[in-house]
Amino acid sequence: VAPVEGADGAADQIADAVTRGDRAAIARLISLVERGAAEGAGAVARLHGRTGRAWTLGVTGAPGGGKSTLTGALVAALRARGETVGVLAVDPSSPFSGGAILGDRVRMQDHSTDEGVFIRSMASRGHLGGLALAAPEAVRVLDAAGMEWVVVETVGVGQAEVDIARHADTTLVVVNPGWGDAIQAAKAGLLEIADVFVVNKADRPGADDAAGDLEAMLDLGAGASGWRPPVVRTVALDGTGVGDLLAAVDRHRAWLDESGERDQRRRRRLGDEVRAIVAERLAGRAGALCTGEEFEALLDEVAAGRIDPWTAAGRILAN
Ligand SMILES: Nc1nc2c(ncn2[C@@H]2O[C@H](COP(=O)(O)OP(=O)(O)OP(=O)(O)O)[C@@H](O)[C@H]2O)c(=O)[nH]1
Ligand SMILES: [Mg+2]
Repeated sequence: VAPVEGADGAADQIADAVTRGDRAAIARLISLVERGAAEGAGAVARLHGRTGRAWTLGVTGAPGGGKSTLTGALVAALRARGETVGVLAVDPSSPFSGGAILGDRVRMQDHSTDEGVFIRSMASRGHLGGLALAAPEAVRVLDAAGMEWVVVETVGVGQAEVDIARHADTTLVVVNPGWGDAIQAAKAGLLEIADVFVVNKADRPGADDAAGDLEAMLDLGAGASGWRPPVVRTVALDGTGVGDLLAAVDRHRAWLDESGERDQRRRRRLGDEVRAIVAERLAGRAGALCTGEEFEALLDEVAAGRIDPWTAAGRILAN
Protein backbone atom coordinates (compact mmCIF):
# COMPACT_ATOMS: atom_id res chain seq x y z
CA VAL A 1 0.00 0.00 0.00
CA ALA A 2 1.37 3.39 -0.96
CA PRO A 3 1.70 6.13 1.66
CA VAL A 4 -1.34 8.43 1.63
CA GLU A 5 -0.79 12.06 0.64
CA GLY A 6 -1.86 14.48 3.34
CA ALA A 7 -1.38 11.95 6.12
CA ASP A 8 2.15 13.24 6.68
CA GLY A 9 1.42 14.78 10.06
CA ALA A 10 -0.02 11.59 11.53
CA ALA A 11 2.77 9.48 10.04
CA ASP A 12 5.41 11.85 11.45
CA GLN A 13 3.81 11.72 14.85
CA ILE A 14 3.64 7.97 15.11
CA ALA A 15 7.16 7.57 13.68
CA ASP A 16 8.53 10.00 16.28
CA ALA A 17 6.66 8.26 19.09
CA VAL A 18 8.07 4.89 17.99
CA THR A 19 11.58 6.36 17.89
CA ARG A 20 11.12 7.53 21.49
CA GLY A 21 10.25 3.94 22.40
CA ASP A 22 6.57 4.67 23.13
CA ARG A 23 5.11 1.19 23.59
CA ALA A 24 1.57 2.10 22.60
CA ALA A 25 2.87 3.65 19.37
CA ILE A 26 4.99 0.55 18.63
CA ALA A 27 1.97 -1.72 19.12
CA ARG A 28 -0.27 0.51 17.02
CA LEU A 29 2.20 0.81 14.15
CA ILE A 30 2.76 -2.95 14.02
CA SER A 31 -1.02 -3.41 13.89
CA LEU A 32 -1.23 -0.96 11.00
CA VAL A 33 1.58 -2.75 9.20
CA GLU A 34 -0.08 -6.11 9.80
CA ARG A 35 -3.27 -4.82 8.19
CA GLY A 36 -1.34 -3.32 5.29
CA ALA A 37 -2.74 0.11 6.17
CA ALA A 38 -1.49 3.15 4.24
CA GLU A 39 -0.96 5.13 7.43
CA GLY A 40 1.43 2.43 8.61
CA ALA A 41 3.38 2.44 5.36
CA GLY A 42 3.94 6.18 5.62
CA ALA A 43 5.22 5.98 9.16
CA VAL A 44 7.49 2.99 8.53
CA ALA A 45 8.93 4.71 5.46
CA ARG A 46 10.03 7.52 7.76
CA LEU A 47 11.60 5.03 10.16
CA HIS A 48 13.83 3.35 7.61
CA GLY A 49 16.61 5.93 8.03
CA ARG A 50 16.55 5.38 11.78
CA THR A 51 17.12 1.63 11.61
CA GLY A 52 20.09 -0.69 11.26
CA ARG A 53 21.22 -0.95 14.87
CA ALA A 54 19.22 -4.01 15.91
CA TRP A 55 20.63 -7.49 15.45
CA THR A 56 17.90 -9.71 14.03
CA LEU A 57 17.65 -13.33 15.05
CA GLY A 58 15.44 -15.70 13.07
CA VAL A 59 14.17 -18.77 14.92
CA THR A 60 12.60 -21.44 12.77
CA GLY A 61 11.98 -25.18 12.66
CA ALA A 62 9.17 -27.71 12.73
CA PRO A 63 5.95 -27.02 14.65
CA GLY A 64 6.23 -27.73 18.36
CA GLY A 65 10.03 -27.92 18.39
CA GLY A 66 10.24 -25.50 21.29
CA LYS A 67 10.91 -22.30 19.34
CA SER A 68 8.80 -20.10 21.61
CA THR A 69 10.17 -21.66 24.79
CA LEU A 70 13.68 -21.18 23.45
CA THR A 71 12.92 -17.60 22.48
CA GLY A 72 11.72 -16.97 26.02
CA ALA A 73 14.95 -18.43 27.39
CA LEU A 74 17.03 -16.33 24.98
CA VAL A 75 15.14 -13.21 26.01
CA ALA A 76 15.94 -13.98 29.65
CA ALA A 77 19.64 -14.48 28.82
CA LEU A 78 19.82 -11.25 26.82
CA ARG A 79 18.01 -9.29 29.52
CA ALA A 80 20.46 -10.68 32.07
CA ARG A 81 23.17 -8.97 29.97
CA GLY A 82 21.15 -5.77 30.08
CA GLU A 83 20.25 -5.87 26.38
CA THR A 84 16.80 -5.00 25.02
CA VAL A 85 14.79 -7.43 22.90
CA GLY A 86 11.83 -7.22 20.57
CA VAL A 87 10.09 -10.48 19.66
CA LEU A 88 7.85 -11.14 16.69
CA ALA A 89 6.06 -14.47 16.61
CA VAL A 90 4.96 -14.82 13.02
CA ASP A 91 2.15 -17.26 12.44
CA PRO A 92 1.42 -17.35 8.75
CA SER A 93 -0.99 -20.27 8.71
CA SER A 94 -3.53 -19.39 11.34
CA PRO A 95 -6.17 -16.94 10.09
CA PHE A 96 -7.03 -15.73 13.58
CA SER A 97 -5.39 -15.55 16.98
CA GLY A 98 -5.78 -19.20 17.80
CA GLY A 99 -4.13 -21.49 20.31
CA ALA A 100 -0.57 -21.18 19.09
CA ILE A 101 -0.48 -17.44 19.51
CA LEU A 102 -2.23 -17.53 22.82
CA GLY A 103 0.24 -20.19 23.90
CA ASP A 104 3.15 -17.98 22.87
CA ARG A 105 1.77 -15.11 24.91
CA VAL A 106 1.37 -17.31 27.94
CA ARG A 107 4.84 -18.82 27.60
CA MET A 108 6.47 -15.45 27.19
CA GLN A 109 4.52 -13.72 29.91
CA ASP A 110 7.52 -13.78 32.24
CA HIS A 111 8.70 -10.76 30.31
CA SER A 112 5.39 -8.96 29.95
CA THR A 113 6.14 -6.35 32.62
CA ASP A 114 9.72 -5.71 31.50
CA GLU A 115 10.18 -2.40 29.64
CA GLY A 116 13.24 -3.79 27.88
CA VAL A 117 11.17 -6.42 26.08
CA PHE A 118 8.45 -6.03 23.49
CA ILE A 119 6.63 -9.20 22.42
CA ARG A 120 4.18 -9.31 19.59
CA SER A 121 2.44 -11.98 17.51
CA MET A 122 1.57 -11.36 13.88
CA ALA A 123 -0.96 -13.38 11.97
CA SER A 124 -1.72 -13.35 8.28
CA ARG A 125 -5.25 -13.13 7.12
CA GLY A 126 -4.95 -16.04 4.77
CA HIS A 127 -2.50 -14.09 2.66
CA LEU A 128 1.11 -15.22 2.98
CA GLY A 129 2.47 -12.58 0.63
CA GLY A 130 1.05 -9.93 2.91
CA LEU A 131 2.83 -11.32 5.91
CA ALA A 132 6.12 -11.70 4.05
CA LEU A 133 5.90 -7.98 3.33
CA ALA A 134 4.64 -7.02 6.78
CA ALA A 135 7.28 -8.93 8.78
CA PRO A 136 10.28 -6.82 7.67
CA GLU A 137 8.21 -3.70 8.32
CA ALA A 138 7.47 -4.84 11.86
CA VAL A 139 11.17 -5.61 12.39
CA ARG A 140 11.92 -2.07 11.20
CA VAL A 141 9.52 -0.68 13.80
CA LEU A 142 11.20 -2.59 16.66
CA ASP A 143 14.65 -1.64 15.38
CA ALA A 144 13.74 2.07 15.18
CA ALA A 145 12.24 1.81 18.67
CA GLY A 146 15.74 1.03 19.94
CA MET A 147 15.49 -2.71 20.54
CA GLU A 148 19.04 -4.08 20.41
CA TRP A 149 17.81 -7.52 19.38
CA VAL A 150 14.80 -8.47 17.31
CA VAL A 151 13.88 -12.15 17.44
CA VAL A 152 11.54 -13.39 14.71
CA GLU A 153 9.95 -16.79 15.25
CA THR A 154 8.39 -18.57 12.29
CA VAL A 155 7.36 -22.16 11.69
CA GLY A 156 9.68 -23.49 9.01
CA VAL A 157 7.17 -25.32 6.87
CA GLY A 158 6.44 -23.17 3.82
CA GLN A 159 8.57 -21.02 1.57
CA ALA A 160 7.18 -17.74 2.91
CA GLU A 161 7.93 -18.73 6.50
CA VAL A 162 11.41 -19.94 5.61
CA ASP A 163 12.04 -16.69 3.74
CA ILE A 164 11.06 -14.60 6.74
CA ALA A 165 13.48 -16.49 9.00
CA ARG A 166 16.22 -16.46 6.36
CA HIS A 167 16.13 -12.69 6.28
CA ALA A 168 17.59 -12.36 9.76
CA ASP A 169 21.21 -11.51 10.51
CA THR A 170 21.54 -14.82 12.34
CA THR A 171 19.14 -17.69 11.69
CA LEU A 172 18.61 -20.48 14.22
CA VAL A 173 17.13 -23.74 12.98
CA VAL A 174 15.56 -25.76 15.78
CA VAL A 175 15.29 -29.54 15.54
CA ASN A 176 14.41 -32.20 18.11
CA PRO A 177 15.86 -35.61 18.90
CA GLY A 178 14.39 -38.58 17.10
CA TRP A 179 12.07 -39.19 14.15
CA GLY A 180 14.71 -38.13 11.65
CA ASP A 181 14.04 -34.52 12.52
CA ALA A 182 17.36 -33.39 11.11
CA ILE A 183 16.56 -35.05 7.80
CA GLN A 184 13.10 -33.46 7.73
CA ALA A 185 14.75 -30.09 8.30
CA ALA A 186 17.03 -30.75 5.35
CA LYS A 187 14.04 -31.62 3.18
CA ALA A 188 12.28 -28.40 4.18
CA GLY A 189 15.29 -26.42 2.93
CA LEU A 190 16.30 -25.42 6.45
CA LEU A 191 19.84 -26.75 6.18
CA GLU A 192 20.91 -24.00 3.78
CA ILE A 193 19.50 -21.17 5.86
CA ALA A 194 20.89 -22.20 9.26
CA ASP A 195 23.65 -20.16 10.83
CA VAL A 196 23.31 -22.11 14.07
CA PHE A 197 21.57 -25.43 14.62
CA VAL A 198 19.76 -26.04 17.87
CA VAL A 199 18.93 -29.56 18.99
CA ASN A 200 16.27 -28.60 21.53
CA LYS A 201 14.59 -31.03 23.94
CA ALA A 202 18.04 -32.49 24.53
CA ASP A 203 16.60 -33.95 27.72
CA ARG A 204 15.02 -36.59 25.49
CA PRO A 205 16.83 -39.63 24.08
CA GLY A 206 18.46 -39.27 20.68
CA ALA A 207 19.91 -35.77 21.01
CA ASP A 208 23.40 -37.03 20.21
CA ASP A 209 22.11 -38.86 17.12
CA ALA A 210 20.31 -35.74 15.90
CA ALA A 211 23.44 -33.65 16.41
CA GLY A 212 25.50 -36.34 14.65
CA ASP A 213 23.08 -36.37 11.68
CA LEU A 214 23.43 -32.62 11.36
CA GLU A 215 27.22 -32.70 11.57
CA ALA A 216 27.29 -35.41 8.89
CA MET A 217 25.09 -33.32 6.60
CA LEU A 218 27.26 -30.29 7.28
CA ASP A 219 30.35 -32.32 6.36
CA LEU A 220 28.83 -32.92 2.94
CA GLY A 221 28.29 -29.25 2.24
CA ALA A 222 31.28 -27.83 4.13
CA GLY A 223 33.58 -25.06 3.06
CA ALA A 224 31.30 -22.98 0.90
CA SER A 225 30.76 -19.87 2.98
CA GLY A 226 33.58 -19.74 5.53
CA TRP A 227 31.13 -20.26 8.38
CA ARG A 228 30.27 -23.74 9.55
CA PRO A 229 27.02 -23.65 11.52
CA PRO A 230 27.67 -24.93 15.05
CA VAL A 231 25.26 -27.50 16.49
CA VAL A 232 24.14 -26.59 20.00
CA ARG A 233 22.11 -28.80 22.36
CA THR A 234 19.53 -27.09 24.58
CA VAL A 235 16.75 -27.82 27.01
CA ALA A 236 14.71 -24.68 26.55
CA LEU A 237 12.39 -25.61 29.41
CA ASP A 238 15.09 -25.19 32.07
CA GLY A 239 17.61 -23.08 30.17
CA THR A 240 20.30 -25.76 29.81
CA GLY A 241 22.61 -24.90 26.90
CA VAL A 242 21.06 -21.47 26.31
CA GLY A 243 24.32 -19.80 27.39
CA ASP A 244 26.18 -21.88 24.79
CA LEU A 245 23.57 -20.94 22.21
CA LEU A 246 23.97 -17.25 22.90
CA ALA A 247 27.75 -17.65 22.70
CA ALA A 248 27.33 -19.28 19.27
CA VAL A 249 25.10 -16.40 18.15
CA ASP A 250 27.72 -13.90 19.38
CA ARG A 251 30.43 -15.74 17.43
CA HIS A 252 28.31 -15.69 14.29
CA ARG A 253 27.66 -12.02 14.77
CA ALA A 254 31.37 -11.29 15.15
CA TRP A 255 32.12 -13.37 12.05
CA LEU A 256 29.50 -11.55 9.98
CA ASP A 257 30.91 -8.19 11.04
CA GLU A 258 34.54 -9.11 10.41
CA SER A 259 33.95 -10.79 7.06
CA GLY A 260 31.86 -7.95 5.67
CA GLU A 261 29.18 -10.51 5.07
CA ARG A 262 26.79 -8.60 7.30
CA ASP A 263 26.48 -5.63 4.93
CA GLN A 264 26.13 -7.95 1.95
CA ARG A 265 23.38 -9.85 3.70
CA ARG A 266 21.50 -6.73 4.60
CA ARG A 267 21.78 -5.47 1.06
CA ARG A 268 20.54 -8.80 -0.28
CA ARG A 269 17.67 -8.72 2.16
CA LEU A 270 16.66 -5.20 1.10
CA GLY A 271 16.88 -6.28 -2.54
CA ASP A 272 14.54 -9.17 -1.81
CA GLU A 273 12.16 -6.84 -0.05
CA VAL A 274 12.06 -4.34 -2.90
CA ARG A 275 11.51 -7.20 -5.37
CA ALA A 276 8.68 -8.58 -3.25
CA ILE A 277 7.00 -5.18 -3.11
CA VAL A 278 7.28 -4.78 -6.89
CA ALA A 279 5.85 -8.29 -7.38
CA GLU A 280 2.98 -7.53 -5.01
CA ARG A 281 2.15 -4.31 -6.81
CA LEU A 282 2.33 -5.95 -10.23
CA ALA A 283 0.08 -8.75 -9.00
CA GLY A 284 -2.40 -6.15 -7.83
CA ARG A 285 -2.34 -4.52 -11.26
CA ALA A 286 -2.75 -7.90 -12.94
CA GLY A 287 -5.83 -8.54 -10.84
CA ALA A 288 -7.32 -5.20 -11.81
CA LEU A 289 -6.56 -5.69 -15.51
CA CYS A 290 -8.16 -9.14 -15.56
CA THR A 291 -11.64 -8.30 -14.36
CA GLY A 292 -14.59 -6.40 -15.79
CA GLU A 293 -16.51 -6.19 -19.01
CA GLU A 294 -13.60 -5.78 -21.37
CA PHE A 295 -11.89 -8.79 -19.85
CA GLU A 296 -15.06 -10.88 -20.14
CA ALA A 297 -15.45 -9.86 -23.79
CA LEU A 298 -11.89 -10.95 -24.48
CA LEU A 299 -12.54 -14.20 -22.64
CA ASP A 300 -15.53 -14.83 -24.94
CA GLU A 301 -13.10 -14.70 -27.86
CA VAL A 302 -10.74 -17.13 -26.17
CA ALA A 303 -13.59 -19.48 -25.21
CA ALA A 304 -14.90 -19.45 -28.76
CA GLY A 305 -11.45 -20.43 -30.03
CA ARG A 306 -10.93 -17.24 -32.03
CA ILE A 307 -7.83 -16.19 -30.08
CA ASP A 308 -5.52 -18.11 -27.80
CA PRO A 309 -4.79 -17.20 -24.15
CA TRP A 310 -1.32 -15.83 -24.94
CA THR A 311 -2.70 -13.47 -27.55
CA ALA A 312 -5.39 -12.36 -25.12
CA ALA A 313 -2.79 -11.69 -22.42
CA GLY A 314 -0.70 -9.78 -24.93
CA ARG A 315 -3.65 -7.55 -25.78
CA ILE A 316 -4.34 -6.81 -22.13
CA LEU A 317 -0.73 -5.89 -21.49
CA ALA A 318 -0.51 -3.77 -24.64
CA ASN A 319 -3.36 -1.55 -23.39
N1 LIG B 1 11.04 -31.97 27.11
C1 LIG B 1 11.15 -30.76 26.61
N2 LIG B 1 10.06 -30.10 26.19
C2 LIG B 1 10.20 -28.87 25.70
C3 LIG B 1 11.46 -28.23 25.58
N3 LIG B 1 11.27 -27.03 25.02
C4 LIG B 1 9.97 -26.90 24.79
N4 LIG B 1 9.30 -28.00 25.20
C5 LIG B 1 7.86 -28.26 25.12
O1 LIG B 1 7.50 -28.44 23.77
C6 LIG B 1 6.19 -27.93 23.54
C7 LIG B 1 6.22 -26.95 22.39
O2 LIG B 1 6.99 -25.84 22.78
P1 LIG B 1 6.88 -24.44 22.03
O3 LIG B 1 7.89 -23.55 22.62
O4 LIG B 1 5.47 -23.98 21.99
O5 LIG B 1 7.29 -24.88 20.57
P2 LIG B 1 7.15 -24.01 19.23
O6 LIG B 1 8.20 -24.54 18.34
O7 LIG B 1 7.18 -22.56 19.54
O8 LIG B 1 5.72 -24.42 18.74
P3 LIG B 1 4.88 -23.75 17.53
O9 LIG B 1 5.11 -22.26 17.59
O10 LIG B 1 3.47 -24.13 17.81
O11 LIG B 1 5.41 -24.35 16.27
C8 LIG B 1 5.73 -27.31 24.84
O12 LIG B 1 4.94 -28.23 25.50
C9 LIG B 1 7.04 -27.07 25.56
O13 LIG B 1 6.86 -27.08 26.96
C10 LIG B 1 12.61 -28.95 26.04
O14 LIG B 1 13.75 -28.49 25.96
N5 LIG B 1 12.39 -30.20 26.54
MG1 LIG C 1 5.83 -21.01 18.93
